[in-house]
Amino acid sequence: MIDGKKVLFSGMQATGSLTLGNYLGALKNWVTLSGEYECFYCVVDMHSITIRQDPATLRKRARALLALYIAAGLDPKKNCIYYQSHVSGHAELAWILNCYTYMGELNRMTQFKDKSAKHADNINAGLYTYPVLMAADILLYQADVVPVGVDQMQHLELTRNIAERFNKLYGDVFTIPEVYLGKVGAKIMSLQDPTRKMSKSDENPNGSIYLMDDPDTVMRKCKKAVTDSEGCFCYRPEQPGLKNLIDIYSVCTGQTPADTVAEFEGKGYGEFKVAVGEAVISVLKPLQAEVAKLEKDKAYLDAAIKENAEKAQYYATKTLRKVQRKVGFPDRIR
Ligand code: ATP
Ligand code: LTN
Repeated sequence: MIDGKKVLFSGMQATGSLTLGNYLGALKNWVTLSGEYECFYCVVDMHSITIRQDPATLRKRARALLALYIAAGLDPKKNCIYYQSHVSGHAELAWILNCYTYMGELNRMTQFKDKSAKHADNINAGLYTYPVLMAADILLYQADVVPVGVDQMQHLELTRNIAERFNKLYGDVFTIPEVYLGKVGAKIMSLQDPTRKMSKSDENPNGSIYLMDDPDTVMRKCKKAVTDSEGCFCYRPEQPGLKNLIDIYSVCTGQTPADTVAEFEGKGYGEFKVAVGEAVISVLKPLQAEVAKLEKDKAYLDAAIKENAEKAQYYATKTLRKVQRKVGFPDRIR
């Protein structure tokens, strides 16, 4: 609790360009929740280097991502928006938690298996202990709730297990975090292969709508989206392509999938795809305009980065000192 409010923590990697999946599955929920909680929204640049990055590009993307958080509606005066690498406590707590995490647990992580298959030439120890750094992110701020997409559930479960293990040994040190999943949009699928999630690292750019795509590109990708030949306007798993488009349209327009089915029943897929394109464009346009505005205001962004890093550092240090004491590190001499 901070000032009587429950704490929320979440983060995104600054790798690749953000997709509509990231926005509808994560960022949009963050904005909805931000009034209710004391929020920490982190750009997890330390996680990014588990995959080889070009330094200049990473720096640029990290800043663009931070600006995007703000553009999406997160006020940096009310939400702690910061870079993971600016708060040394993340790495320090991660090291300690590494010693309370079993290799057997990490071996089960599906993201590690997927990413090591994708980057077989660079299966580094950081990629392997990635979930421990994520646990440190969350536990450092004593987060009560963590909004993520479905794909991160396994990491959240591991975080809870590590926290419970630590608490059992040392008393109530960490708050046990709950996952928060949005009702619709928790898993937006690729437009080209609706059995796979829309991902910013997808090789096929037609599968993903990027948040910075211009309207023509968005419309083209929506029109090209894979559907089926059933001709029935139904919301069901047997028609994954259509189901995904219904999800996208529903979250963008703020209605339920049932409302969308009622609206388009009896109409052709072609007409619906155009409506999906328009709905997505109407969500992306204001977002893009806000990003452009922020990019021009260097001083505002810099001030927000500095202030929030200090705020995050303050709360992180509080937990870290407690943990260091519990595990037996000598007290600092003041
Ligand atoms: P990558 O493809 O590089 O692994 P990603 O697109 O999965 O990246 P992350 O940085 O891992 O993106 O995820 C950021 C947040 O967005 C997480 O909370 C994640 O659950 C959510 N998210 C990512 N993709 C989707 C999706 N297709 N649908 C819903 N939520 C998603
Ligand atoms: N692993 C997450 C990003 C992430 C995160 C976190 C999310 C790193 N630390 C803490 C929530 C809370 C991902 O790949 N989406």
